[in-house]
Amino acid sequence: MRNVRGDFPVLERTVNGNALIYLDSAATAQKPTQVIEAIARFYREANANVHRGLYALSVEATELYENARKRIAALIGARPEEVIFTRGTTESLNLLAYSLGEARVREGDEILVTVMEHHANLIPWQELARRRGAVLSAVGITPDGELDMDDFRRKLSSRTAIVAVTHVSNVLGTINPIPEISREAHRVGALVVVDAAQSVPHLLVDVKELGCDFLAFSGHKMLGPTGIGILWGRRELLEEMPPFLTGGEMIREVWIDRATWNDLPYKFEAGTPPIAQAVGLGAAVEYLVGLGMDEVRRHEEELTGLLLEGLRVRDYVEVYGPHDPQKRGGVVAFNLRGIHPHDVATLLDQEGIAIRAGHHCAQPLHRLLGISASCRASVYVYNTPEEIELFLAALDRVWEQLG
Ligand code: 7TS
Repeated sequence: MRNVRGDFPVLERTVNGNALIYLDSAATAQKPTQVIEAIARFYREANANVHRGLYALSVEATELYENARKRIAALIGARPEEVIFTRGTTESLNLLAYSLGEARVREGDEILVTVMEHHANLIPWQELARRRGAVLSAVGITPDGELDMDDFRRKLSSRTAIVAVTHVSNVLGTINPIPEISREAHRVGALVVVDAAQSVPHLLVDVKELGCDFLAFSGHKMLGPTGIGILWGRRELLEEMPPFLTGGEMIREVWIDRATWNDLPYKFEAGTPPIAQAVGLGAAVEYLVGLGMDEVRRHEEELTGLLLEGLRVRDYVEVYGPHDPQKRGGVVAFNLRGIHPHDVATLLDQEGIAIRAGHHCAQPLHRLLGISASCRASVYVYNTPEEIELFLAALDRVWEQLG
């Protein structure tokens, strides 16, 4: 992959007198000039509301907004009308839990999640189960931190209505076998919801290859702005689902006591959408496609390999998740023996190194691992092997100081 660092202005700044080493892209990614400029250009040159004005500016804004949808659809191998703009992964999954829950989940049905879910792909299903009298259960993991597929098969049954699973764990980094999960779930008539917040930014994701029914992801983790995300769903399923939010834009005809719904995707886009954010996300997709998602993946696999190897040889470190970089995304969670992760992150920050420490919105997983928190380093297109070396050397200094 070409060296992209010059595209990311924030990487030029210093933190506490040191060059910034940003290793928290799983939380949110930094933005290239191409994205920042696309958003600024929209506001400078084309700002108007979409889908309503009969004047040139609104027509242009609408075109930019819809072109972003087409780019995103092309990235994941989908049709544009199946791509719904939301506020992010969290909203996409809540939309599903309400709307799909309403259409499909009955008392006594089962919803199957996994113990490695981010709270965003857990709590909406907990609440749905509570509202409908459904039963929620969770698939476990193997000692290596992979999904326990035997446990999945044991827990999947003809009563399972929905299987909701993350594509890539934001803690273990594990890449889950979605095509296999989809095949088996469909065999018993269950629908498959994939949390792709940590996969679409980093891997080539094609919804037809995954075989799933729904896919949720966020713009801000893939070099785009905050405040925008995607829900992709199979057309026939989206057609049968009731709207989530109601109001302007999502209707066809309205009377005082009732209304009918607009076509897809607008049925699910009530109110003024995040227009500039969509344009920014379109620019981010263009940027990633320009780099080549295969190249992005190769780059991250190399960096993840260096991280894993560097952590493995330090006997004061415990690493969670699969050892093989091919089985995981660019996320590595770890702990320094006997040291609180917050202390590690604070000392690293003094050297300009940003990592995350905490439960990473995955408390059940941390409980299962027997820990309350962990440190997490995550990489993206702008990180370099030198940064990994500097991070590992800084970790040795943390251990010398606190160990
Ligand atoms: N699902 C996964 C797997 C995630 O990693 C995240 C965010 C979400 C859902 C929620 O995405 P949002 O854009 O709606 O917030 N993960 C993290 C993280 O790991 N650290 O900060 C946010």
